[in-house]
Amino acid sequence: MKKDKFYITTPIFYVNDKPHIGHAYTTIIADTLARYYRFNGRDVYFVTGTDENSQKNIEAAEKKGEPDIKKYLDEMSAVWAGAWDSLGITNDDFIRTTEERHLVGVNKFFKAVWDEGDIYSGTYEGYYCTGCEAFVPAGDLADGKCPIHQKEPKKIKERNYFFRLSKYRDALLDHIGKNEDFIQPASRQNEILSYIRGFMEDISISRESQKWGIAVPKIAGKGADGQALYVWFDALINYLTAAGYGADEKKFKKYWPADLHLVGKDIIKFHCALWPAMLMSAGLPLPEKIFAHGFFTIDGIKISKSLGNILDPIEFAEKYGNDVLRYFLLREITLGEDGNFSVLRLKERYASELANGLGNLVNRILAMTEKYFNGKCPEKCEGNISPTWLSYDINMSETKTHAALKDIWDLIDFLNKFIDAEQPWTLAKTDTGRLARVIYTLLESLRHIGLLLLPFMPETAEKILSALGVAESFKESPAEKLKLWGLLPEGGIITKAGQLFPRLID
Ligand code: ME8
Repeated sequence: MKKDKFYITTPIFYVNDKPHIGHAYTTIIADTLARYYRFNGRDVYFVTGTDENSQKNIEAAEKKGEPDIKKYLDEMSAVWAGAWDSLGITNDDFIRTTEERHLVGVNKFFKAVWDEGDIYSGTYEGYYCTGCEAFVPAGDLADGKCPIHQKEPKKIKERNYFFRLSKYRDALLDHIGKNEDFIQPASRQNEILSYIRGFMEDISISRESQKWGIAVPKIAGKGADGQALYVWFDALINYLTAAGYGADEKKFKKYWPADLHLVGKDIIKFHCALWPAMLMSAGLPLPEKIFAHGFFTIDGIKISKSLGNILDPIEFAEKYGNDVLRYFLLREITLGEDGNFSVLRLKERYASELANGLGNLVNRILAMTEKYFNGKCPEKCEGNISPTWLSYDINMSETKTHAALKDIWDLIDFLNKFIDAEQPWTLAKTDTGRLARVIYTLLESLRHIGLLLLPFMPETAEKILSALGVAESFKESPAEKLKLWGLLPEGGIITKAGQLFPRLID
């Protein structure tokens, strides 16, 4: 069945600090896919947001000397929303877990799970790491510290509510077995299968001593007094509440289940085991796909505040441009694998692939049209670009954004070589008929490059399409039509694109 909607989510991020380049990475990938599916005519619903009921947010507010937690959360959430705005992210919604619509949905969801008999009360004793916002098994501690955050976790013993996660072991294994695409890439699927088979236990879903958070619904009886829901139990439900669950059933019916939850590899147990089990318990359909991208280091070193190598994506984009940041992140790191971010490498790619590869091609084609045809598009000729689209569309549908970018650059390289081989400057003297066909082919190929680039480098793509006089067409015409050859009007005015990638100063 052909689908007409595409519901895509990023994790909702903690607001204990401003976004760093890792958070921007996830959000830029999601934005690229959202733009791609929009271009292809799907009704895209792209959601990101902030995870606000977390202990580590409260600790951050305290550290900042802000006694008013709500004020702190409002300010920080605005910082995150503003960051995505300035990076040109096209999210359709921004959910905060302190919003009323979320609270309403969480209560509804809790009731559904409660009615299913999947919540019980018990005593929990364990080591809680606020960095992970999770209990760390005693056997995983290294020198008494959380191996990820290098901090001593708090020992906690309290009466909590538990979710019967282990009840869903067989159903989860069955679902993953039958739906190859459910967890991607495949390496993550193996990791999750071994967790579900060997380690997954019931999970405590409330906290006795937490001052901030969503109260455990009264339906849970007297024991609910003073208990807040465990932040992950409430946070995951954002994917439902953002789609209207509990508040706007028409919208919910339209968008749920999500087509893609995009997450980092650090949070796959929550997304690929706990979340589907929660949905099964509440009797709701599961998301189509959960894709976990890798983590990247900066110059080979883990991104960490204490090491002082936190890269601010906004500062970075101000210096190099949003499109350059997008291009580099998506080209340098194979989606799904770990990678490294290095400014040196970015400058290399900038010079060779952007300035020399794409920028040069655009300038050459537009300048030759100006010189040989007075800036008018020559007569149409036969041509074909469908092999690039075919490979590109397959790669995009398989979430292989790095490979789709390579498809575009293969075409750019081919066209630069085509110019060298055809030598239009010689044809201008010897064969003007062939010159017209070569220039038309180049102009039309450039139009396709503009379209292919739209999801990845939207500002650059618009400049290219504007220079060709067709910037409005992609907003109105269906993608299938735009992907055909020969849409540039004969005699149409071709202008300059300006310098797309100026020389970097330092
Ligand atoms: O986990 N490389 O939020 P969070 C790539 N609130 N991606 C990175 C990264 C890196 N070095 N560092 C962070 C939470 N990320 C929860 C989520 S969802 C219901 C709740 C990205 O603020 C990556 O997407 O700790 C990772 O999964 C996410 O930031 C963690 O963000």
